[in-house]
Amino acid sequence: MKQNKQLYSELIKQEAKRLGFLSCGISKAGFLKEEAPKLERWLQEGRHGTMSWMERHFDKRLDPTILVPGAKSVVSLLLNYFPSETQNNADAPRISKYAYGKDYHYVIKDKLKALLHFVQTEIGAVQGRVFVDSAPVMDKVWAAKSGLGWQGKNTNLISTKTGSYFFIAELILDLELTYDTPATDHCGTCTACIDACPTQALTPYQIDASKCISYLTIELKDEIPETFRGKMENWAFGCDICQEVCPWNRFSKPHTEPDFEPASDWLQWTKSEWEEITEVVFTKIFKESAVKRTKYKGLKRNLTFLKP
Ligand code: B12
Ligand code: SF4
Ligand code: SF4
Repeated sequence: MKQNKQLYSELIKQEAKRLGFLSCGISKAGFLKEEAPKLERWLQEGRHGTMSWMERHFDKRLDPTILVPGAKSVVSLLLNYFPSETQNNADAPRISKYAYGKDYHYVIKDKLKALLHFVQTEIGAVQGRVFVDSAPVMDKVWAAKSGLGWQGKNTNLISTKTGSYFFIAELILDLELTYDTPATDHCGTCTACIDACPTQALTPYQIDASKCISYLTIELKDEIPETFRGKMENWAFGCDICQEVCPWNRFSKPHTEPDFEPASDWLQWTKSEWEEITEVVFTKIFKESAVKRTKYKGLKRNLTFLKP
């Protein structure tokens, strides 16, 4: 039986690699005892801002066996999105790297389904579900448990081999597998992300999401509070600062996923081209991109807020 667990785990990891995932690690499904008080405090202190969906399904978020009855294993997967080319007009409003190409939810879901299909055809009658931000699962926590990296002082999952420019997804299976050991913390005495965050959203290992530019430009539906005027560092969608300054991202290598290439030449747009963007152009260019999450109105709000 033990041999089977090991063999199945290796088969899953090999297939994940073949499908283009950066890495794959496995943990025993169960209640996240250590995370429960931390998540509760985060919510009580209102650090989720207006993201009231983070309050829902508290029990399921902390225990995949409630979310997927019979769950035995969480298979965590990373997909690289680090681009080879970035925006090349220094004064153009900035779009975060994760949103350059096709919306990752679609790209990853296809790969996850292929991996689940592989498990069901090669291993047997395994029940499971695929997750990529589609349900209350603590992606970073599971990936860290599975040895794929540690949650840094900027709260992102970081790997010594590949930095942090990757997405995280899971397969939750009712199959027992061999479990990996958690990775260790390599932040050391570094505080680069905390020092660089323009809105002071970070304290070591914790974020006040309500102050994060990513939240302000993507999740917040109301007007951006005046206290943030002049602090946005030209970000119009998301923010990459705490990853750009992280020394471990010197090890990021460009992705090889064709779907993550920008759908047009917008990396070359000038400041005025962004300011003149019409709804027709927005809809056409960002039809399949995560940028459409703000809708045209949201992007215009963000662009207007950046004006002195
Ligand atoms: C809500 C959310 C946000 C919020 C809040 C961010 C956050 N850190 O939680 C906002 C909108 C701000 C956001 C922004 C971004 N996000 Co986001 N987001 C999520 C989401 C949906 C849930 C995360 C969550 O559960 N947060 C709850 C809080 C409590 O978790 P936490 O901040 O990690 O807190 C932990 C630590 O603080 C720790 N802790 C608490 N107290 C203490 C004390 C000590 C001493 C220690 C050691 C630890 C500790 O315990 C907490 C619980 O584990 C996940 C997807 C998912 N389903 O998991 C994506 C996710 C985290 N986001 C992602 C990305 C890419 C981003 C951005 C980079 C996008 C961008 N460029 O704009 C930024 C990064 C900002 C940042 N520094 O975190 C990726 C991260 C990939 C990675 N490598 O880690 C995820 C996993 C999506 C995905 N599936 O790939 N996001
Ligand atoms: S994404 Fe930007 S605003 Fe948010 S914590 Fe990181 S540096 Fe700060
Ligand atoms: S910038 Fe430094 S402190 Fe912040 S996450 Fe990276 S290594 Fe850790």
